[in-house]
Amino acid sequence: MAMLSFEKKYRVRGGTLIGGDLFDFWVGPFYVGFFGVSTLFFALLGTVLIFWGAAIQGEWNPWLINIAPPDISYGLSIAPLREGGLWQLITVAAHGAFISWALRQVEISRKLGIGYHVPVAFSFAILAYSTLVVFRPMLLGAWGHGFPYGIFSHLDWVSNVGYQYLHFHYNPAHMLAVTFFFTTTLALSLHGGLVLSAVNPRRGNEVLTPEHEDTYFRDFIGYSVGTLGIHRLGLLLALNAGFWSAVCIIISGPVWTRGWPEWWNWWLELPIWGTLAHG
Ligand code: UQ1
Repeated sequence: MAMLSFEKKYRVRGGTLIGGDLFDFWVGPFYVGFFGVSTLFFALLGTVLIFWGAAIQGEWNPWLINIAPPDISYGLSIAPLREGGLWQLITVAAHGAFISWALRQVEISRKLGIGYHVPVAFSFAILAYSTLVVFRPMLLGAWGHGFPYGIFSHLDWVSNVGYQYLHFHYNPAHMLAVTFFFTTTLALSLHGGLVLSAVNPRRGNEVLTPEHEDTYFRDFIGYSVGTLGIHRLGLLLALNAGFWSAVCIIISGPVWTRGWPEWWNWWLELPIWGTLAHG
């Protein structure tokens, strides 16, 4: 079915989560929906608040604009606008926009009758962000533990929090997250390369079938994960990258307060070494 006639067939009312027919229409190629409007509202609100923060600080260098969270002394209370209150409002706006975006993905999936894999995947990215600016600050008892909104300032925050635990690369959940990120890029480069090698031949040559893709990997390493399998593997790897990122920061402070290298002392403290050493 050609794309245009397909779109005519699926562009019908219904499948919305709230509001019935309210905003249940398209503008050009874009589905609007209640959550399209709420995304736009929160995204614009957050952007205006960031520009307002820049204006009251007189800082217009995009690299240096910095909206900092409240001081730790404010705990989990609401801070005055100029002392972290803006950061709190921007955090609320960001959640409004991100969650609206995910729910718009849900509504589009429902209209099409496809699975919810895309919003589920996107929700892992939202979870990683919420962990940094909501869950971990709440567990530590102060919004001041959230990261600042600024290009250089958030880099400084990551560096400082890393050194607070001496060497963040010794965090076992961080190790898992990094490994999943790298494996995700390996899988996507293999998949992208393999698909293009078969379906994007030089001019005048025929497009080759998925059997060619399977056979390539069977000849190469004796195993092909399959054309459906590679997408399952990709989603699994990517979701784990986001998930373990959230875990590695949520346990830093709330669960483990010392340097991460020291965490590995459990290995040295196993009861087996004493008997070996002392015969
Ligand atoms: C693969 O086996 C496969 O199935 C044919 C793909 O689908 C197109 C792929 O993209 C890749 C990368 C593989 C190889 C992956 C593994 C884990 C053996």
